[in-house]
Order: sequence, then structure tokens, then C-alpha cells
Amino acid sequence: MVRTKTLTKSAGTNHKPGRKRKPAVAARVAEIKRTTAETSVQLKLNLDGSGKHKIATGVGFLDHMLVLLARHGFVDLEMQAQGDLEVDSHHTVEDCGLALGQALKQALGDKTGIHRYGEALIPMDETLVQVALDFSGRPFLVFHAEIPKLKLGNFDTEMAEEFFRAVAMESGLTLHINVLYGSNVHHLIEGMFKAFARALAQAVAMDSRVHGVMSSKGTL
Ligand SMILES: [Mn+2]
Repeated sequence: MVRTKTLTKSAGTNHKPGRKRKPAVAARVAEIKRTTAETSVQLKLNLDGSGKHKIATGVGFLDHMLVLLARHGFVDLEMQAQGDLEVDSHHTVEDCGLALGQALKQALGDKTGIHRYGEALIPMDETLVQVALDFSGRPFLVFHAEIPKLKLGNFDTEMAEEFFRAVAMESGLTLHINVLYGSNVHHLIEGMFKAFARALAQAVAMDSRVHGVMSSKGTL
């Protein structure tokens, strides 16, 4: 028996009434240009990147940390800064943190579909650092670390806390950083950035189980 094609009403057209087109997903990117009398910062961020980086802040140790942040956070990050380093590293480091915080906020938009929480426990040789964070919309920094006040290149180590505070305040992040133990100052701060990067990657990841915003209030 030979089957013959049966023509239906919709045959011959691609249009299927009632079928909804998937909404286009907005790219999770941000571009920040921030200029004050003290610094000028240019930043490009892609949350769905692969760790590509182009960093030149004028503060070598901060560059080292931001490269780690991009790599371990799986984001693409470009950051250039021209700051008043003839004063010290304070304004440049803080303003890079503010710009990164603004970029995170911009790239996340209304935070639809993100996992929201992130945590990491990262060893760095003799140092162990724990970071827990929440894109709650309620900026808060808890910073439990005793970092000797000294210079790593032209980076003042007390600026690590200021950097993370700036990120948390501008991005609406609840951020807890605990150094459980450690001694080498370079390791203490590097452990923080790596743990922050891993926790960040978890929190901003799109979670297919999350419909809308991961909050019983419906907004973050
Ligand atoms: Mn290092």
C-alpha cells in the first residue's frame, strides 16, 4: 500500500499559530567608565566569558589579583586605570573596586535565573580562605582577616578590605570573607581573590531550576 501525503491546514507554511518564540537572552555584559579628580577607570565585563583578561591598573599586585579573578571566576575582564599613584594606591584600588561592583550590578540586571548564593573554601599553600556571598541586594561586608599593614609592590595591603567593601557596596552583595589561617601576606590576599572568584562564579551561574528571581519576595 502506498501512503500518500495528507495536506493539513498548516502545511506549506512555517508559521505555527500558538507556538511561542523563546525570548532572546540579554548578554550579561557591562561597560563602565568612571572618572573623578583622583582616578579614571575603564572596565568591560562579560559574566559568561572564559577567563580572558586585559588588565592594567598601574598597581602591579592588583593586576595580579584581577587576572586571578577573571580566570578563577570564568569571566572576561578588561580593566584599565589611571590613578593618582603619586599619592598612594588608595584611590586607584578603591575606585577599581567601585567600578567592578557597578559592572557586576549592570551585567546581572534584575538577576533573573541566577543561582544567587556562592561559597568557596580555597587553600593557598599554608593559607585557608573561606568566602560566602549572596547577591541579596543588601550590601554588606564581613571581613575577618588579620593582614599585616605593608606594601606588596605599590599595593597597600590594607586596601584589600577596601577593595572588597567597594565591590559589595556597589553591586548589592552580601559578602563574607574569612581567613581561617595563614601567614604569608601575598597568600592571604591571593586566597581571598581566588575564593571570591569561585564563589562569584557559582552565584552568577544561570540555574535551570530557578524560574524568575531566586527569592520568595520576587525581587533581589
Ligand atoms: Mn601570587
